[in-house]
Amino acid sequence: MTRRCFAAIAATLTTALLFVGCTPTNEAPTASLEPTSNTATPAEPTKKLVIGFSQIGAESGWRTANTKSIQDEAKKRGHDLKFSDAQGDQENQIKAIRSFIAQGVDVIAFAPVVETGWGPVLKEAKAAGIPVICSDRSPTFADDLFVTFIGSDFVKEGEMAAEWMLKNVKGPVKIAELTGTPGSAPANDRAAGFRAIIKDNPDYSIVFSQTGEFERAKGKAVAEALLKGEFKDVNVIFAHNDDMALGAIQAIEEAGKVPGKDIIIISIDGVHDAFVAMSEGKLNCSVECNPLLGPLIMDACEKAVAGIEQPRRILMEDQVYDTTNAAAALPDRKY
Ligand code: GZL
Repeated sequence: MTRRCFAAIAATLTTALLFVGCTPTNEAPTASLEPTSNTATPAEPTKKLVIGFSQIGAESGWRTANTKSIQDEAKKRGHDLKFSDAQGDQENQIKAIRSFIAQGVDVIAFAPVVETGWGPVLKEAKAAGIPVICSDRSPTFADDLFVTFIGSDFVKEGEMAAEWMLKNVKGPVKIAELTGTPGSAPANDRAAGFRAIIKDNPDYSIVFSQTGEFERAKGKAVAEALLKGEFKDVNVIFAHNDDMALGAIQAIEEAGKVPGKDIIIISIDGVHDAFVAMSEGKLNCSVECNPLLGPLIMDACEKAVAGIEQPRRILMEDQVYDTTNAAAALPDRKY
């Protein structure tokens, strides 16, 4: 083979290799169901970062799994994670972010408990030159104040829940809604998505809506009041998360009714206890909302510090589970 011919083949191969695995930065990749560090990481070995993380709290099984994923991945990569649990209080989150700024951390990540009220503190982080990553939820009116959002499409989850209901529950149907934390992105968007699907169908109406703050005990208390009140004859409970649905299941059983049969229950998250309840026929449907964000959040923190451009939103893929497929999926569930 002549030298020129060999050189031409070598050049072609080199060029081809340069384009393997490069995702155009202008596309928001949909993350895999089981996120790995499968997004491109900075070429040079990542330096050990000091990361300030403000977590909402420990209100649900979802949150617990989310926290574990983030802490485990930071440890695996050798980053110094300064973790703050806000116990559901926005002021605590703002104080934590200010403390991270004062400490001069390399990057800040946080899950905003509600959508508004973040402008001042995020402007302080920007002025300090500290990039901010949004985990799980994002603020509104602050688009230029954070680098990227990693989480699920809550409007789509609400739509998926309603679409499952239209397909599996014959009308006329009276619906009771257990809502998440007032003002939070998942509560606002899941409610909007669900309503968008049923708005033109008079056979499906929401007759009751009350918050259970994403908590099991509060979900049970709201359901107890529902079953004693004017709307005790609802056909469906739509809960914004599994923990409230599981609380409602307890209340329905204690009222002498059969959950999953006397009242159809639809929720969101896909946590382990929901899969058990679906395999027992007590919960009819749960739309998955993958909390295992740790690898993607660490990727985003490393890229932000390295100045590598990122998509504005990195979305998780969510699937619908119900009594027909939950038992088979249960052994392989990761949270
Ligand atoms: C959703 C997350 C919600 C979960 C709840 O991404 O923000 O908060 O649905 C959790 O279980 O409390």
